[in-house]
Amino acid sequence: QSTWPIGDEKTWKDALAADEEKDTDTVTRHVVHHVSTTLARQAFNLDDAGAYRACAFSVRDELIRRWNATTSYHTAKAPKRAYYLSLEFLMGRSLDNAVLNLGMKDMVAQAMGRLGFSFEDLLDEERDAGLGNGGLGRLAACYMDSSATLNLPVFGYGLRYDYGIFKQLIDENGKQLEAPDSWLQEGSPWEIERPDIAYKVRFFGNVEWNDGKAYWWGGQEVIAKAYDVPIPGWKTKNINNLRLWSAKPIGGFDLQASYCSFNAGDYEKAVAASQSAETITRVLYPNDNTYQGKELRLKQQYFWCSASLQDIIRRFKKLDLPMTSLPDFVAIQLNDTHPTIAMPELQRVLVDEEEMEFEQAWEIVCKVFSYTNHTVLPEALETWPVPLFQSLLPRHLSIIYDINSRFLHDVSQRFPGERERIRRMSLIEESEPKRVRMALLACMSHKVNGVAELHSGLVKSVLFKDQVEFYGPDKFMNVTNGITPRRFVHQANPELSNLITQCIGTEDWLKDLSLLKKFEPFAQNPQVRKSFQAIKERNKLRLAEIVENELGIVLDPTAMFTVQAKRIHEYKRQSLNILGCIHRYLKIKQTPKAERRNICPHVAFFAGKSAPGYYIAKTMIQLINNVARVVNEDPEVGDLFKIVFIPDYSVSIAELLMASRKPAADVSVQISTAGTEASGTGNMKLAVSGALLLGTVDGANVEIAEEAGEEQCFLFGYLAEDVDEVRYQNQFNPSPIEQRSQACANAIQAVRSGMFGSGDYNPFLDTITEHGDYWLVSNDFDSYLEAERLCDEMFMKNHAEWIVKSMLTTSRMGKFSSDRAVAQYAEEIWNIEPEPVPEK
Ligand code: GPQ
Repeated sequence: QSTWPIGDEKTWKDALAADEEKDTDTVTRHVVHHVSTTLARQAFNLDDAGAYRACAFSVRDELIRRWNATTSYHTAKAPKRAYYLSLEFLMGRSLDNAVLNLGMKDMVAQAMGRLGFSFEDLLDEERDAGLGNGGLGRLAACYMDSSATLNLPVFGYGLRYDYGIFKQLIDENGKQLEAPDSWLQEGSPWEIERPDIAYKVRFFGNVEWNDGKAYWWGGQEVIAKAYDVPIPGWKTKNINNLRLWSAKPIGGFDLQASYCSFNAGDYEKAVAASQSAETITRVLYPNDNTYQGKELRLKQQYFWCSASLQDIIRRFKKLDLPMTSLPDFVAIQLNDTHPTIAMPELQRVLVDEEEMEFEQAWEIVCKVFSYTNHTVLPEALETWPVPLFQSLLPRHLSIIYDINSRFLHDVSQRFPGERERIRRMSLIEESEPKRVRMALLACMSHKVNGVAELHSGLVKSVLFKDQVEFYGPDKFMNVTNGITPRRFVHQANPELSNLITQCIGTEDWLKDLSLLKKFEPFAQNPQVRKSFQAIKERNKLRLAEIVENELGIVLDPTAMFTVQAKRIHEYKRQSLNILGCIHRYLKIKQTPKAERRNICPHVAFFAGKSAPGYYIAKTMIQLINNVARVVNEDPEVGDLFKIVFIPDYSVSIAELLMASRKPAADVSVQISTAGTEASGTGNMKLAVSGALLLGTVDGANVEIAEEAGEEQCFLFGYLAEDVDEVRYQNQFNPSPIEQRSQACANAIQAVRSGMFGSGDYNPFLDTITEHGDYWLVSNDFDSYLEAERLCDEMFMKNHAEWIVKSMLTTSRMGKFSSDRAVAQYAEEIWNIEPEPVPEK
């Protein structure tokens, strides 16, 4: 029974009730209040940026109010919770999402209108929270949105980087330049600083043994301080929490141990590190689908996992239950292997601090954790050098060795004499230096999942074949990725959203996307077809206006818009797309003028960042920009073909390109080498807004085609099961490139001839012509061109049919909601239930 702390109960209750009243008048007053107090500004000098901030602060107040209610309800009820550990949360903007979810958009827009501001303009004042690289980080953000929407007690843990993903600039030579993303410069209204929530985290130091008990001491200690980001769900009172840690120094390093003996290297490292505890959360590592192996990255990982576990255990301990009940209250999801160090960390806490038996502790650890794999590319798998581990996390290394020796003992019992298998399955790779295989450690958790059917199959049959044989198949499963329809349809494409709601007579599809199928019959309704087409055309027109204003390229809005928007990577094959563009350009130039009206006018959109150190990817960006320059300036081509590289791709640009307040694609370009794209999620965002899929049989493309019907898609290229063989031939028995594809050879030759400037494209082109074409660009080239040809033909000759296919695609994307995916995690992996905050 709680009591009122001070004053009298009625005063409190009346004030709280008054605070909850919401109408346009109160919202207007709150905004003005924030202008004059929080911003310390006055009406007469208030610009859009100030109005945005004042507006955001008043929305934040409402978020916090409901977030408090959810927190106290969940604390009192103490249900089992899931904790989503992700090094990346690519949140994008929050204002529009927050007012829509809270059901306050009209009110807030009216209030801002009265104060003389256009709410839509204010939305563009917000900076993206870019705390992620690409799909993996955006997936985490979608899952937070869906967890809140489903009222699931899910808590996110990540890092509060001072600098998110870099800002991309394109210089006059078409090259990518990087600038820091100082997104916190003006502060963020969407975080709540929690000085009351802070933990110590140790690095380096020594391990001493006493009576069979390990004692880890010395080294460097830093403070992890919490910042909370409230996560509103769609039309629910529940507000979940995303807790991000920021590193702070604790004043000098390890005073208590300063008279003890360090190893020489450790001492220097500890001194250097103490000067800069804050560097731990300074910046997001900008690699996607590659492993870099930097000490600071391992520090980030441990810092974040240690703080998160301390927080989780503190919360659990309030229940006053034995540690053996931990798996009944706590499920922890590892978003890729980045947080795998949390497993030996929990083991360390249970054994060294809670004095549990090693075996019993490890059983608990395995029950608590589960692991999502996001790639089968070998260059992306994390393996940390043992010497680095030994110096940074000596106690964890000894725990991993202990676990490994027990594990290998079991393996050798099961498979006597199979030394090669034991070598493959060891948590320690016997290389020089030895390395810790994080994915194999993560596989000791109780469930391992891939992110699309095809990918989960490869996880079982290739990546973790030995593990499936050892643990049995039940541990390994699939949860196909999803996206939130609130952000990527309702918010990004409001006109389409309204049309769907009008047609099916309810907006419930926004929280049960399977209801989209009720939109399918309207594909046969000429009136609705017209509206659907008109929306697409308006969106394309708006995108064309933006491109003209920002980049000075004039587009024909009736042309076919194709969009390939994603990180630049060899496996994603922007190479195929740009060489295809060159082929198209050469063909247009060869076509006699009179016959050119048979050509389908095209605009090819590219967007995406390259990792700053990824030379080939950066070369591809340069090539795209220079081909674009030549094509766009060629008067012979005119409106038949334009190429647009949209710089600085972000969540907000995705909303713009894919479905956006100006969603605008006709064709979704998803052309990774079969077997390499784990799932893809851009493919889902584009499809739900009615773009037709031009793609390989890879990742979630397979399921999109299955759902939409293959007649709606343009699939091409070698299948995953054939890739190894083709690759082998390319490498060891290559036929001349002209034989693999004359068209590809011609396009490459055009680049080498200098047609697109003097940039040094050879290192990139040589990967195709000289070094075994690992990604099968030449092998898939002709079938890619054929798929494009069919696509053009349909768009040109039978546009009515195109619109039907587009509507069918939208209607059949119900499966790809992140609500479905999260519900599956909750039921099949976390074993948690919805906990809606009761209405008063
Ligand atoms: N993904 Cl390993 C990333 O965005 N970054 C990574 O480092 C790794 C994977 C992506 C993956 O490439 C996509 O196919 C998935 O759709 C996405 O993760 C989410 O699962």
